[in-house]
Amino acid sequence: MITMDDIIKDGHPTLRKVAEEVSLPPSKEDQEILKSLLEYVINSQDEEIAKKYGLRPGIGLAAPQINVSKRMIAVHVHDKKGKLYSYALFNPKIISHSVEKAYLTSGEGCLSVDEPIPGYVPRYARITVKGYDVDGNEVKLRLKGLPAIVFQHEIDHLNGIMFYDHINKEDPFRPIENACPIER
Ligand code: K3U
Ligand code: NI
Repeated sequence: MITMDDIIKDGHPTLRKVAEEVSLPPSKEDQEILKSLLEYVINSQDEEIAKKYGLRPGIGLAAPQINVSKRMIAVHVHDKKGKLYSYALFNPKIISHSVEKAYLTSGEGCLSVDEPIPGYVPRYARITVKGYDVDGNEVKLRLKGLPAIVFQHEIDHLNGIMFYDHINKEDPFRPIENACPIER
């Protein structure tokens, strides 16, 4: 089971590496890692389990954050209508995206960053993601709203990109052109 002791912090070199593709069909070891990422996000959202093990709540997690430089992510998040998006994917890839942008009005956070970093993080408003589930079956997802933002944050981790890299350094809350605000 992943705990906060396994999550590496900003400044660790693994967070700045481009992660390796996972060979498919997946090995037992890679399947166990992928399942443990999703287990973390689900456990971290359970008040009792989170308290017992000192887990910081998260809606997504990427393998590089546990110092595994491989292309694996997990997301467990509800959209504004209450629909659950719970996915663990190998080799996720954005295969198309909107021109329109979106951003969370409350900004983004990261389990690998201890202090809040304020500012708007521009993201694509809509994306199509292709990846492979724990058994190696192809999955294609059309996403918008908060789930689209979380997938982009996690896929960034696979490319060594941190959310704050996207924040305008001179003016963190400068309005983003052609972007729709998303309230959480
Ligand atoms: O945003 C967080 C949250 C946790 C519980 C309920 C609601 C929100 C915590 S930070 C988070 O979940 C990151 C996780 C990371 F860094 F490990 F990937 C994911 C994320 C947060 C905000 C926007 C996009 C992605
Ligand atoms: Ni993060």
